[in-house]
Amino acid sequence: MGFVVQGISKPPLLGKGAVSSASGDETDAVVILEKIPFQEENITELLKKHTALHLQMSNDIYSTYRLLLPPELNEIKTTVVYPATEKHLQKYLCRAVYLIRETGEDYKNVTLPFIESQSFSIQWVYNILEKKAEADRIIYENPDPINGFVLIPDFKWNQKQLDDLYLIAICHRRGIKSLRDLTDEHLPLLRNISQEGGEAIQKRFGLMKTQLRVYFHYQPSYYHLHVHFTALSYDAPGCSVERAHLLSDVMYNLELDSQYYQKCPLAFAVRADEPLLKEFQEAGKA
Ligand code: G7M
Repeated sequence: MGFVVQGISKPPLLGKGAVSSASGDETDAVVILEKIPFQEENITELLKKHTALHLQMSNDIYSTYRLLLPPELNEIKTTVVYPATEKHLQKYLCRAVYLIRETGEDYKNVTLPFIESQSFSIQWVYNILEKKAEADRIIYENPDPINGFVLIPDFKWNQKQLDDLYLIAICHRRGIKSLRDLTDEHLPLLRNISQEGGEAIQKRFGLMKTQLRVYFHYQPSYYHLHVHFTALSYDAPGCSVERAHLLSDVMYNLELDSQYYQKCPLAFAVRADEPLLKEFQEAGKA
């Protein structure tokens, strides 16, 4: 039985425990606690309204304090996955990480059979596409079943400030698992996401295309093609070089060579406890 608490402060805060349901059974849950960015208009209020200010150290013109805030200025965004599967618990627990360099052959021989053997549900994706969940949050939709997509705020973003703007574009077409499946056949879809997604964000949130980081994750957590849109100024989790692939680069590579992503090596990080690492080790590739 597990209960994971993760803060996005570095290093992450972790705790383990169990949650009791109304029936008294203990059920696994993941609770993610995130301190949200400051809102500029609150800064004056925040400095005036603090409940206590404790000096920690002072040296010449430098000093540091512990500033304690009233609850309304001290909000913590809380995401709950309940009931959580063992895979959810593992995903959020902190472990040593290793870099894998996956060739096209490795993908076919190791990664793909592994993905196909897994049953990690993408029901939440289908719920969004079918308007069974989050329908009121949709920012933009191109309803074309082949080249269309839904643009929606990522659930990591509370939409209160643009500093950590985070949306995802989820394609309508099913069966495109990840970057690895893309060929030039998908360029019209990718162009739509790039063009229409960017325009919709500019219209709704006022951020220009040049202020956005638009990318895929490889490996993704969910194997249904989606694109991340984050504010360029935001150091979003998962935007590091071993995971993020800019949509513009991907389109360019596919224009050069339709089979680019079936052939090229792709690096990604895996945690020590992830079964994919074991698969690569057993294949003598890690
Ligand atoms: O590329 P990757 O699979 O790693 O990213 C999936 C993205 O989907 C992450 O940024 C998640 O925060 C986001 N996400 C995951 N779930 C389960 C949901 C959800 O239920 N709703 C929304 N809006 N975003 C989600």
